[in-house]
Order: sequence, then structure tokens, then C-alpha cells
Amino acid sequence: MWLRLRRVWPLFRASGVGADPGAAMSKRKAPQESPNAGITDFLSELANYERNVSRAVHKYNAYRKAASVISKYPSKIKSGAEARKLEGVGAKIAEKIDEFLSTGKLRKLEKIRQDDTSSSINFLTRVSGIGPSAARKLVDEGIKTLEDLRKNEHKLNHHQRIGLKYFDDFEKRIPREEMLQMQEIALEEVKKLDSEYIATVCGSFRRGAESSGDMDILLTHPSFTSESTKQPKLLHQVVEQLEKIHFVTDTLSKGDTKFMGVCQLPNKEDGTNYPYRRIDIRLIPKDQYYCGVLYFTGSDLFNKNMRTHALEMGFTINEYTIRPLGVTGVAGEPLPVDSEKDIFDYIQWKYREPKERSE
Ligand code: DCT
Ligand code: MG
Repeated sequence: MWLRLRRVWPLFRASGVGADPGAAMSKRKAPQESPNAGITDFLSELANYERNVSRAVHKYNAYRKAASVISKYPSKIKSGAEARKLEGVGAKIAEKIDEFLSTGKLRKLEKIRQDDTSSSINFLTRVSGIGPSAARKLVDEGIKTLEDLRKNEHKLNHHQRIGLKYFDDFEKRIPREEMLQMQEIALEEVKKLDSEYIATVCGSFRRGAESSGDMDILLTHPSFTSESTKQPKLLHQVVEQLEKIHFVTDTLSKGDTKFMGVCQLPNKEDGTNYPYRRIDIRLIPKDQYYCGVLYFTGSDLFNKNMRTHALEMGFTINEYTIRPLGVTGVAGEPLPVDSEKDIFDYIQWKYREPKERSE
């Protein structure tokens, strides 16, 4: 899901494992071994700071891009100059790498970590529903900790209250094994309601990730197209059914085409509970389904690269459609799409399996 702002983990990482900059949009990142984990960690932490505190999205993207390219570099980087040869690593980042390599730390980061306002804003954005601007507002009012939030629940909206309630659980990544069980339950209920439904679990799960931050389900039905009338019932009856079997436990928001909520697997055999998990379900018109599946499978970096390539080939892609660009740069009518591969074909890109879409 992407309405909640993605955040990076390192500032508050419990363990010393290397961060995964490829997943730096996520607040809960899968660990990744890399000879340059120290560098990619500090770049992710800076990216996080730029997004949540400075609200400098370009700097955020620059740090993420550098972290991503360095994470793929197979050998241990010995100087800023060496890193600078990589695309996306400029002079300023190279300088920081030199400082980090020679002193083992970064003054800029030390300062940020010591700054109470910055670290509080960063912390509050980890609550689902609290974005950078809400976080800053709260911090300005002196609300900085979970305890402060609990005492000031009246200042939170419904989503944020649920985010607070399940704060610990939402921080946990979901092992693939659990994602498989969740998928089985959700898809089975969908099919039971109407065998014509098409549903796909997207996100990192579809890319084969060993753990995911949340579950993103896309849903369509042949009777629902962008030409037909709205059919919110197609979404709502699925949500109601999942509530009925006590899989969906809470609603963060529910519209005609998008449900954001909370779910939980039934208790384990030994009686212990599974954590509560974030789940999003989106109802998409059939003709837009595969653009949606492509987009919500991601990764976000892969999407960016694919959109860039599409533009070079004279197409514009978004989560709904692919459209040709005219000579004046105006987008034409949506092209017919019946599979993800159709989209790759239009832009003359070799098809990539979801597993190969980390960027
Ligand atoms: N997405 C995107 N651009 C964004 C945010 C999201 O293209 N700024 C797309 C790509 C992934 C998909 O939406 C789902 O988003 P997330 O759940 O945030 O990402 P994920 O890859 O599933 O990672 P996670 O395991 O943390 O859920
Ligand atoms: Mg996800």
C-alpha cells in the first residue's frame, strides 16, 4: 500500500543487519547482506530524514538511488571516488562516503540523530496513518512518543488510532509462509462468493519476497469495466465475507474501489495468536486490471524505470492505463491490455517475471 508513507528502518533498527536499500520505501525492510551495508544503511537513513523531516523528495530519491546502486556493487567500496563511478552517486554523496570510510560515522547523521525534533518526527511517521506533516504538527504540540499519542488519542483520526493500537504488530514483517496462508484464505473466500472474480496478491509477495510489509490484493470481475457503472458491491461483499470469517478485523478506510484494513490469521495450533497485519484490497475495472497488477507488483524502483523507458518509447504508463504519446506530448486513448506482457510488448521491453522486478 502506498498511501501510508513509506519509511526507512535504520534509525530505529533493532539489530545491526544490513539494510535493503532496494526496499527503502518500506518502513519495515528485509535485511540484506552486502559488503557495503554500512554505506547503504547511512544513505537510507539520510533518505528517510530528507523525506520525513526536510520534506525534500528529490534528495530523498537521490539517496535512495545511490543506496540502491551501491547495494548491488559486489565488492567493498574503498573510496568515494570509486563509488562516484556508479550512476547515481554524485560528488556530495562521494564526500560522505569518504567521511564514513575514514571516521566510521557521519557528522550530519550524528546531528540528526541528536536532534529531538527530527528523531521524534521520524519516530511518529512509523505509526500507520501518520505522515510527515501530521508528525511535525504533533511534535510541535509536544507529542513525541507512543505514550504521548495514547494520552492524546482525541487528536488522532480513526486510521491513526488503529495504527497506534497495532503499532508493534505493524512493525513486524510478514514471513512468506504466513503470506501464503493469508493468500489461501482470501482467494478462497473470493472464489466462493463468485467464481468469476479474478484476484491477485501483488506487492513484494508477488515478487517472491521472503517477507512482506503488508498484503496488497487486487480484485476485478468481468462485469466491471471502466465503461460500466460503478460496482462497489464487488468490493464490499468481499470485505464483508472476510469480516464474517474474522479474517479482516478492522477497517482503516473503505471506499467504492479501495479497502484499507487489518487482518489476522486464525490462532496457531498451540493457541497462540498471529500478529495483526495490514491488508489493502483494490477493485479495478477489468480493462485496467493488468496495468494495476503491474503497478502494484512493483517494486517502486522497477516501476520508475519502466515508466522512464516507456516515455522514451513514446508511451505513458500509470496504475490504470498505458497510452501512446502524440508528437505534441499529449496522451492518446488507453491501449487494450489483456496481460502484463502486453504492456512490456508495447514498449518493446523484454518481459520480466515478477521475481526479476526489484528494480
Ligand atoms: N508503489 C509504487 N510507488 C510507490 C509506492 C508503491 O510504485 N511510491 C507500488 C510498487 C509496490 C506496490 O505499490 C505496493 O507497495 P508497498 O506495499 O509499499 O511495497 P512492497 O514492494 O509490497 O513492499 P512491502 O513488502 O514493504 O509491502
Ligand atoms: Mg506490500
